[in-house]
This record gives sequence, C-alpha cells and structure tokens, in this order.
Amino acid sequence: SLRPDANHTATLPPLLPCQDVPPGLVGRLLIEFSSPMSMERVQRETPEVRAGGRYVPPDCQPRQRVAVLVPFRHREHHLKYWLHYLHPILRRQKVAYGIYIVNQYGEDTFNRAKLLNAGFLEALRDDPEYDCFIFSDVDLVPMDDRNLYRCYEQPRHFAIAMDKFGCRRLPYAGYFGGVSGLSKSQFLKINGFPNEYWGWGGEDDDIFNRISLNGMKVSRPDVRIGRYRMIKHERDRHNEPNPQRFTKIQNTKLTMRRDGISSLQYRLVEVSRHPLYTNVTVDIGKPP
Ligand code: UD2
Ligand code: MN
Repeated sequence: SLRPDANHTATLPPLLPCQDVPPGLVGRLLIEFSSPMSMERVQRETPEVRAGGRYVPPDCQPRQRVAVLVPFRHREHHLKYWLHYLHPILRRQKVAYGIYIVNQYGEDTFNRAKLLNAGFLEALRDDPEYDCFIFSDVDLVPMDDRNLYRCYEQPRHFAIAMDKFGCRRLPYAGYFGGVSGLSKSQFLKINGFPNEYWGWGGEDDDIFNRISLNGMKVSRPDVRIGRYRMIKHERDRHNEPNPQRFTKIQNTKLTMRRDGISSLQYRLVEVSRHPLYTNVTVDIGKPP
C-alpha cells in the first residue's frame, strides 16, 4: 500500500515532448488597440513569464528555443499592446522563448535589418541554446494563435495578410515584411540580414532575395491563419523612405557575401532585464 508521503521522495518523471499542434490554442482572436493599456497591467496579467521576458512551458519538453526580436525606437505605446497580446499567444504555442527589444541608440537614421542582426548575436550571447529567431515589427499582432511562432523546414513568412490591406493576400509574391522567422542555420546560410539599408524600405526584399539565391523557398501559413492587425501610425522621424532601395535590391547577389552578419559592427550600449522583455540598446552608427 502507498504511504501518504510517497510523492515527496519520488523523482518526477521526465516531461514528454510538447505536441506538434499545441492542445490549448483558441484560433481566431479579438485584437483591438483602443482600450487603454499600461505596462503595470500587462505585467500583472502575465505572472508566469520570468525576468527578461523568458518562458519555458511547465508541462512538456519544448522542441524549439525561440528568440523573438523586435526592432525598436520610440514606440513604447505600441510595445504595451504587443506584449499584452503576444505573451499569452506564445505561451499557448508551447515553445521556450525570450523577448528581445532591440533598441536603436541615438537619433540617426533608423536601420531595421542591422538592428535585427545585432539582436541575433545578443540573443545568442544571452542564451547560446536559441535555435530559432522570429523577427517582428512592434506594431503587428497575429489575429490567430494557430499561426505558430517557431521555425520550419524553410524560412517562414508569418504576416501574410494585413487588416490594412483588407485582409486579402500578399501585396506581392516576394513580400517578406512584418514578421518572419529563420532557424539559426537558415539565418547563417544567408549571411544574416543586410546592414546597409538605412531608412524605410527594401531590407525585407533583400532578405527575400538572399533566401532565394541560397536555394531556399519561403514557407507561409494558410491565408486564413496568417492574418494580422497593425496599429495605425505615421511614418516615424528619421526613418524616411530610402531612395537607394530600388537599386540596392537589384544587387543582392553581389552584396550578400560581404554585407551581413559576417561584417556586422555595432557598439553594445546597454542590456537590461525588464519583467516582460530584455532591452538591448545598440549603437549601429549612421549612413556613410
Ligand atoms: C513595413 C514592413 C516592415 C518593414 C518596413 C520597411 C509590413 C507589415 N511591415 O512596415 O517589416 O519592412 O515596411 O522598412 O509590411 N521602428 C521603430 N521606430 C522607428 C521606426 C521603425 O520602432 O522610428 C520599428 C518598429 O518595430 C516598426 C518597424 O520598425 O514596426 C517597421 O517600421 P514601420 O512600422 O514604420 O514601417 P511599415 O509599417 O511601413
Ligand atoms: Mn508599421
């Protein structure tokens, strides 16, 4: 017969691997950006997440370790909504994850792709076990939690239909903007992202070119599942459309080997752990 204290001395059985399709998903979500949101509220409603925005499923062995990287500067208002929606979704999706807000230091021209390169290295420095990297704009929230934030056989484009485009399909076939994901080896195979796209636009097309030129093919979710809401915003200061983008994206084949994660230079200014994310502030310089 069992002694009443049997459980106290027994070792816990090893956790089973998390299921491929997490059982607790809810599907279509209600996303809105009109009710007031505060960081205190988001922290209160998200107690399971550890300092720095780290989470590990308690009830199964996660198959991937995902670093979610967000290019950032002066978008605190968007960040509150993004954290409010994303943490519960990511928890239900049953992966181990960490959130990295990659903040551009200073007021020089914004450079989304170079920030994401720096974020890749800093996340790996924080935890060398990351094997999957999701790159997300701060103003994009998925409308369906079956759009699984993890890495796939091929580089992934997640944000395929935006409410601002009337939730129809892609604006163009080679579109790779908004939210994307590459495994560590896929990212290294394309030499990371370009560092030389200053200001708005083109960097996502260059990344798409890198993927194709290296013999990979972008994978996407079903159009009914890959829908997003975008927080409405004006174009930021110091992120004007880059007039060089049209010629640059013609030349990816010539530039990708010399310009990328292998040539990245930046100065780490600060790493700070907040309750729901790790802030990484980097000085990435300015256009030549
Ligand atoms: C589109 C793409 C985006 C990127 C951009 C061109 C979609 C849905 N998104 O976004 O992925 O390719 O065009 O560069 O197609 N940011 C800041 N502070 C700034 C400027 C930018 O935090 O001052 C960050 C923030 O995460 C933002 C992202 O960079 O969401 C992209 O900038 P955007 O939102 O101004 O550009 P948008 O909406 O045209
Ligand atoms: Mn935007």
